[in-house]
Amino acid sequence: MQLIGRNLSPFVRRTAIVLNLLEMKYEQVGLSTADDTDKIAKVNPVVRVPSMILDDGENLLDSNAIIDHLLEVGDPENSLLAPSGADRRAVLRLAAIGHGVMEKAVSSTYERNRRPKDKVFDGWVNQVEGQVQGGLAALNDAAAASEWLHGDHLTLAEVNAVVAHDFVMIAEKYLMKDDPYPALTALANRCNAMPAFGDTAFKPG
Ligand SMILES: N[C@@H](CCC(=O)N[C@@H](CS)C(=O)NCC(=O)O)C(=O)O
Repeated sequence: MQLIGRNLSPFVRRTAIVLNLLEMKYEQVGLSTADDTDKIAKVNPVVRVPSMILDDGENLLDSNAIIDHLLEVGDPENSLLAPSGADRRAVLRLAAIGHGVMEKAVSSTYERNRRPKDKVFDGWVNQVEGQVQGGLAALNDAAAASEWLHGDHLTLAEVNAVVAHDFVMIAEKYLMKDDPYPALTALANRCNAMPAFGDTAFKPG
């Protein structure tokens, strides 16, 4: 299996962590949407990452679809996501908050870095960053309430929460001044000490 994209992308990184947690073998092809547009377009006509090429050549697009497949084939015990009911809904709700933080943090990055400086709209940046902060605060509250975000073990909720936290640390570090989300930071530190998470940390260069 090939995972297309670099771990700077939170969507790629969360996919890589799920692969690691499920101990599934894969090769990562570190293409960037900024520099490798033509190569990515051959795999995904919308030119986004991640995508995943399965061993038989089938091509999956979007971290949600990829992770859905990985859980189906690689998580028979439904450890990362309960099969049904209130537990499944609760994990999906927390995972959606983490995913939403990723989307908003990426959106803020594009607004600030992909426009000429005089065309950046501060009002929009502030709104989007308020959404990032709202999501991080909710995850921090959940992290402060118990050992795991939901239930008695690590789930997709932690994967997304930790990746969202770490991406904001890279992309909007000024939002993390004075550690405003200490319980989430502690959770991130705990998870990043596990090779499944730590081995995927983005290394520039
Ligand atoms: N919903 C998608 C979002 C993927 C996404 O936005 N990836 C970014 C990289 S962080 C990307 O490809 N950006 C290029 C673009 O949208 O033009 C997922 O979960 O995979």
